[in-house]
Amino acid sequence: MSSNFRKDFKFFNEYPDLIYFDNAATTQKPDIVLEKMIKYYESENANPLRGVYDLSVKATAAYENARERTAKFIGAESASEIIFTRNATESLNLIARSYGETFLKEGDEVVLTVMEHHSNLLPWQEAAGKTGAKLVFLTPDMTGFISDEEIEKKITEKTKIVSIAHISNVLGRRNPIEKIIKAAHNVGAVAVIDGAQAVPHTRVNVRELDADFYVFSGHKMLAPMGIGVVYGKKKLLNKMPPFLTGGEMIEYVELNSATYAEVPHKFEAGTVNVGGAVGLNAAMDYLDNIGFDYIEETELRLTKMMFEGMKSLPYINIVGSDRFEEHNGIITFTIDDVHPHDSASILNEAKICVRAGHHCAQPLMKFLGLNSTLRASLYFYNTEEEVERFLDSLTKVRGWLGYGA
Ligand code: 7TS
Repeated sequence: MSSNFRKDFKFFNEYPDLIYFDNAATTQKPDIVLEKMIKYYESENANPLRGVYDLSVKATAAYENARERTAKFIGAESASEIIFTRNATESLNLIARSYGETFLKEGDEVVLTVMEHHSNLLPWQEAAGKTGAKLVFLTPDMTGFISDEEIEKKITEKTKIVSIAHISNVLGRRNPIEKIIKAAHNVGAVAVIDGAQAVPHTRVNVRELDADFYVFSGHKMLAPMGIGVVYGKKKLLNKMPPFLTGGEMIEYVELNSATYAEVPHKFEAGTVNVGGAVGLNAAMDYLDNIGFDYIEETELRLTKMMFEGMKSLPYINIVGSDRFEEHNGIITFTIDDVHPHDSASILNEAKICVRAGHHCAQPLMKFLGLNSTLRASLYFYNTEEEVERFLDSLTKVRGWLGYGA
């Protein structure tokens, strides 16, 4: 069965032959998301949260509705636990700065994994550098699997924060975050989950997970760039200082002091991204209409087809697990004798977009003994025909450069 979701995207109409397999980097935007944003700017735009006139009230409602929608989408208890940011990177910086730098002390430990995206590593390096806390890394096996023993050994009484990707952007592997969150709570630590690669593809319920913080980016789930999310438990958000200061996040200001607004506005300084929030709201509606059961089934079927096709080519090396079920639509690989950038350029000639490089996870590349790789990442709007064309093009890459099959 092939889906027909491409018809929902003017983008794909513009590029009928294009195979877009860089969905882990960003997704395309369906017409409905763009239309809702245009409608907002055409008929509801004003600076929200400050005006008393009708339009400003409308803009405020559009923004706060998106917050309610986001809370519902990820199972948060209350909309006030949702903070809008620019992206997952800013969300992680907010947590590391505001929670990490406030509450970490010398000798404390922050537990990460070696597979984190740089966005979930550098903010913690900064926080550790400023507070004297130490970073500790969960080490997976070469397939990306983190064992129970590793969790038990590294999450200890010294651990104050655990911050870990729900799904790796290189290996596609889903980490055992349920176990990790429990282990963190058993020692009184807070658990931060980087859901940038999870929320677009699978149903996430932050309350069932009992995550203390959970972050993601809108642009990887059909929404525009420039809107991201921090979910945080209210009791934690309440005791954290603001991340940025300025307009909108205050209650009362004097020349030498200020009192801050309640959460979530305390964390949203300056004019907010209403258009982005409206787009995110529409993207969530669109995803829920399709349903995550369907999305997961489709991605699994396409992953299986791609994985098995690639396995049958002896010069292709897939990074990570040997089981397609553990790739969640992300297949990182190398082609014998061919530099990933050359392969990506050749695939580009065949109108196939794949990523080449270190995928912002240089420590993982080093751990795996790799410099650079290719990555094909799927979404529900990809089709079997696209996977077939991709596999066919892969068989030609080496030939182009004068190598035999
Ligand atoms: N965390 C993970 C797991 C990611 O995959 C990414 C982006 C981020 C955080 C940062 O998201 P941003 O929206 O703030 O940039 N990952 C990728 C990628 O794999 N290729 O391009 C961006």
